Amino acid sequence: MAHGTYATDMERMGWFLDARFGMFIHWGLYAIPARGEWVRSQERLSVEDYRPYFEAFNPTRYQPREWAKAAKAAGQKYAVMTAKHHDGFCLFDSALTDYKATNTPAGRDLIREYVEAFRAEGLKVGLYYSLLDWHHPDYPAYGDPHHPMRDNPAFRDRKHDFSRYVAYLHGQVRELLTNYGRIDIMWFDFSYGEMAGEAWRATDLVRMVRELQPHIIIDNRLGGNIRSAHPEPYAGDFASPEQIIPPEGVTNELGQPIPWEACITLNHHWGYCAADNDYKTPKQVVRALVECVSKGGNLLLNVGPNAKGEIPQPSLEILSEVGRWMRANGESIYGCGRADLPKPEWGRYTQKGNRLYAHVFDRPIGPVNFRGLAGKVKRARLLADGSELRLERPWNATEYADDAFVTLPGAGLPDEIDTVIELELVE
Ligand code: H79
Repeated sequence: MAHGTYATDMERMGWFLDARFGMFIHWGLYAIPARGEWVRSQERLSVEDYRPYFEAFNPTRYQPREWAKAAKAAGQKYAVMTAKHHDGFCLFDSALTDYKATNTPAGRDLIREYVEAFRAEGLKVGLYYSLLDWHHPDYPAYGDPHHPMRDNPAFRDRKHDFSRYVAYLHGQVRELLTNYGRIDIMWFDFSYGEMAGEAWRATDLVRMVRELQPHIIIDNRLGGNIRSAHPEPYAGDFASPEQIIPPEGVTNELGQPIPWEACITLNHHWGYCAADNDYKTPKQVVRALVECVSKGGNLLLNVGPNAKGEIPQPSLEILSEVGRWMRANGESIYGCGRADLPKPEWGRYTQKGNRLYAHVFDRPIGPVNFRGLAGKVKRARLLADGSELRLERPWNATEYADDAFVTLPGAGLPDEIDTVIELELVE
């Protein structure tokens, strides 16, 4: 059995569970102020305050094919990009608004170019769509603790018709799933308080999404309970923990594993933030990915391209180093899932059928032990170069009769990021 068993529709989810690693792309007008995608909310900017960025948006170095190549070289198998974030600005050519990339100096449908570029590189393509909309006149400011105009009584109490906004949201999702060919993931963000479920007319929305793209998979942010034994029709196909890797993976109320995808930033922002240079290391990223897979989850790793349309250099360098590790060790990630074994003290396990992958994060003093696997391992090799590792009980481990042992060559670890030992299990 590949990638473990889940309580879900495997026919639609199979590719996603095999892929395990994707690229999240947060890009929009907020790349210009370069203080993150929440700048309007955090600095209480009105639509007028924000207009200069609409008038200036001109990403002359936008080459999504380069982004797709960087993702592919990192070992990522899919991507999700912000078609519209909370600021309401659309990177796509929507017939339902003028607030879109085609009306900026960019003058093009940037989502079309993204979709075509990533598809051409053989990656699956997802679209992020914000349920919140701080630009639309019918989106209410009251009740939303994050709305940029929350402190402005005149704006807050203005006349508006929320049902018109919901029709707009449905219309834009229809456009996204009609005009760009096959879309693999629909990633809604997010529901809060009363703004959840049927407030979005979520049952209808999901019915339309599945009609337009029957194979599509949907995240769990429309406000349903994906962990319920009887989830709502809009509960979604996978859970989406944000900036956290769930301690025990994700299970439903019956205790069955369900698909999930942790979305995680490289620094501390999703949208480009010029001042934030506190990046994770390649080692942290690889280990986060291994951690996810060891618990039956995916990792959606974010990049925030700048106003010119470039992925920041530090992000590219991390992706490239992660790619080096993935080329040598990808077999321990793709199609893999949790192993039904206790967490080893030196690292993590992932598994695919009779291949058990031991991810050694910390070289133990003495041999690496595999608890409870005495007599159950046929062969062991270093995954990176295929070299044989001898399975033998060392003289100083004679009393651990239930365990299997491998002694690593040399003193340190062949790969400091994560040294993977492939164990072929007895069937
Ligand atoms: O698109 C990314 C975020 O902008 C979005 N989801 C990811 C994928 C997101 N929207 N809301 N939230 C996440 C949760 C809200 C977090 C907040 Fe804050 C904490 C809002 C105010 C305090 C984060 C930190 C945003 C501003 C400061």
